[in-house]
Amino acid sequence: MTILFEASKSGTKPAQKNKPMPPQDLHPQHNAWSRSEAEALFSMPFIDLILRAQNVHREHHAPNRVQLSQLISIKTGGCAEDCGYCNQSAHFDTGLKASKLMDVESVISAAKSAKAGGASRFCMGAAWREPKERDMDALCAMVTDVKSMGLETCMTLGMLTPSQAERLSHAGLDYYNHNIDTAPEDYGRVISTRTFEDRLATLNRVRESGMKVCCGGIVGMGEQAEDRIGLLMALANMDPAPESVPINALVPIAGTPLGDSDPVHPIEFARLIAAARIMMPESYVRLSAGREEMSDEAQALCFMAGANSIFTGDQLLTTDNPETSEDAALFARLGLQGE
Ligand code: SAM
Ligand code: DTB
Ligand code: SF4
Repeated sequence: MTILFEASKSGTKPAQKNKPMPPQDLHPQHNAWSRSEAEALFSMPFIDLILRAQNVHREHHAPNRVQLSQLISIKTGGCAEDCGYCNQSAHFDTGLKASKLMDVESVISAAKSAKAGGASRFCMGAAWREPKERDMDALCAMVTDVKSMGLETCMTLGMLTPSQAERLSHAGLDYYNHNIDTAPEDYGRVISTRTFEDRLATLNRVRESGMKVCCGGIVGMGEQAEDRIGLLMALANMDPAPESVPINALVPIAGTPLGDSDPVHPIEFARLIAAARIMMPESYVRLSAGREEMSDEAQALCFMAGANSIFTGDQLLTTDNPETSEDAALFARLGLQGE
C-alpha cells in the first residue's frame, strides 16, 4: 500500500491524462475466444486488464452492486464421485459427518433466515452423483416454496436426466449449478468417476429445460496457467455462455488428494476474475469459495475486476465463509450495496 502511494507521488506528470482509453482491441465475438486471444488477455499488464474489465463491467452491470447468495447443504457427504478437492466424497477420509436429505420444512426455515439476512438468492447443494427419483418430489417442493418467498432459486445436485431437469424447471428453479471445475484437458487429473463430456451433457439438459446455467470452476488445485485459460475458454465459448459463473478458490481439505495444493496469488486470482468478466460480459461472476482466506484488499480487487456476487453467511456448504458482520464492514468500506 505504502509503496503504491509513494510511486504515484514520485511518478512523472500525468502525461496520459487526456489520452483516450486503450482500444478494446481484444474483443472478439462472444462465445468465440481463440486460445491466442485468451492468452493475450491473460498476459495484459494487470492495471490495463483491470481497467478494461471495469469498463466492460460498467457497460453491463450496476458498478457498485453485488448480489448476495446463500448456500445450504441439503444433503451432506457420502458422495460416490471422487472429485479430488471435495471433502464430501466417500472416497476420502476427511472426518466429515454424512447426513440424509433435509426435510422440506427445515430448508424453508433456512431460506427464511437467509432472506432475513439480506440474501436474494438461495442455492441448495447436495453431495450426489445424481438425484434419485424418489427424492424428486421433495426437491421440487423445496424449489417451489423457496421461490414463493421471493428468492431466486439455484440447486446443485449432480447429473440430471432430461426429465429431472424438466421437473425442476417446472417447479420454478431459476438456475442449476453444475461446474466444469477446470479445463477439459485437466479434468482427468481432478476427477476420475465422470468425464468432462458427462458434465456437458447435464449442462445441455439444463439449457433445454429452460433453466439458466450456473457453471464455473476452481483455481488453486495445482493447475497450470494454460488450464486457467482453458477453463475460461470452455465457459465463455458455451453458446450461450452461462448466465452465472462461480469462480472458487480451492478450500484445501486435509485428506483429499488436493488438500496440499498451494494457494493462488491474490493478483492472479483477480486476473482470472477480470478475464472472466471480459470474456463473459453479461454473466454474474461470483466470487465464491475461498473468501475466508482472502484479505479485504484481495476481495476489493476482485470487485474492481468485475465480480458482482458473493456467498453470504458464515458457512458455504461444509466449510467456513466470512462472518456476515465482516462482509458488512467490507461493503461499507467499499461503498458496495449488497442486494
Ligand atoms: N455434487 C454436486 C456437484 O458436484 O455437481 C453439487 C455439490 S458440489 C460440492 C458443488 C461445487 O462446489 C463443485 O462443483 C465445486 O466446484 C465446488 N467445491 C466443492 N468443494 C470445494 C472446495 N473444497 N473448494 C472450492 N470449491 C469446492
Ligand atoms: C460453487 O461453485 N461454489 C459453491 C456452490 N457452487 C455450490 C460451493 C462451494 C463449496 C465449498 C466447499 C464447501 O463448503 O463444502
Ligand atoms: Fe460429490 Fe459434488 Fe463433492 Fe464431487 S463435488 S464429490 S460430485 S459432492
